[in-house]
Amino acid sequence: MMKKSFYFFTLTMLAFIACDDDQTNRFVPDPYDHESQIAKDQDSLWVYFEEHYYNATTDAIEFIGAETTDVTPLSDDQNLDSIVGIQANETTTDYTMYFYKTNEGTDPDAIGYASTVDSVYVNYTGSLLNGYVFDTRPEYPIWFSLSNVVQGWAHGITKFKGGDKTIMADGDFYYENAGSGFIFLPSGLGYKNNAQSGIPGNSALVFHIKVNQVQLRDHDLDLVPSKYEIDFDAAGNIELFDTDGDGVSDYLDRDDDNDGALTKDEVIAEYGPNLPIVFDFVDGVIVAKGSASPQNPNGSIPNYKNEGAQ
Ligand SMILES: [Ca+2]
Ligand SMILES: [Ca+2]
Ligand SMILES: [Ca+2]
Repeated sequence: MMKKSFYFFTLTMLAFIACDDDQTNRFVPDPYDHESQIAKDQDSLWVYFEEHYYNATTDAIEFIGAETTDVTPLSDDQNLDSIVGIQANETTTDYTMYFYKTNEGTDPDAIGYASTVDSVYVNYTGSLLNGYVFDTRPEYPIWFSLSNVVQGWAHGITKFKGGDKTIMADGDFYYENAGSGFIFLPSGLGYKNNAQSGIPGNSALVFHIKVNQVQLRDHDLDLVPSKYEIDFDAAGNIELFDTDGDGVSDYLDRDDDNDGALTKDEVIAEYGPNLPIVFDFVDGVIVAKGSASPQNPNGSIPNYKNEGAQ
């Protein structure tokens, strides 16, 4: 139990320092040479991919021993995918991490993928490249805000969708068909050069994860999920919008277009009172799902982002 609570602390606290861009400048310059560590981690990850394969029978990644035949190393496995272009640690070289999806997740509520600021209800097992398991939570899931975990977690988890939740007569519940697989983090997207309990500094990490449920966060409670008020590039890097240019980013601004009407009220007036309103991107513009926004004089721009309409 001690180990778990300590792990939780380190996972959340160190990640908080690592991944919150707004906080970075408050800390003294980090003297560690993160730049040169990137290539070292890529090398060790790639050796790991060459020496291991995914065993579908055991749902585990296993070492390719001398007697192991007819298996495809991860390095040749079409299912091994990467996320390139992740920005971290103020390096000039962007980071690459990897993921291996074994189940997409049924996403029954059509929430889609989490963004790097959302919350997920996960099971996980974390290990080093040598197979040492430093923490595991296989049975009882836990909620994590992806804003508060090591950065590679946040980016990797966004490739998986939630599963089907069944609530039993006694109120207990379980999940099936959850998005699951593995994420592989270079140390710079994990705990970097900071050693943790069971984790030497500069360790690349492997997590077996199961995303049972995705919860979209709405930081400013304006009914528009933060996922749709922040611009994410393909790598999951965050770029903030400020529609009205008042210095408050859209995801924290309760009146995005500064027209005096709260975003929440404009959203309800435009899209109706049936909550939650489910948003989507169509041709790069946010719209409410199933709504043609007929009363909107500016076509597909929602009223809450259009100071000429309420
Ligand atoms: Ca919002
Ligand atoms: Ca604003
Ligand atoms: Ca407004």
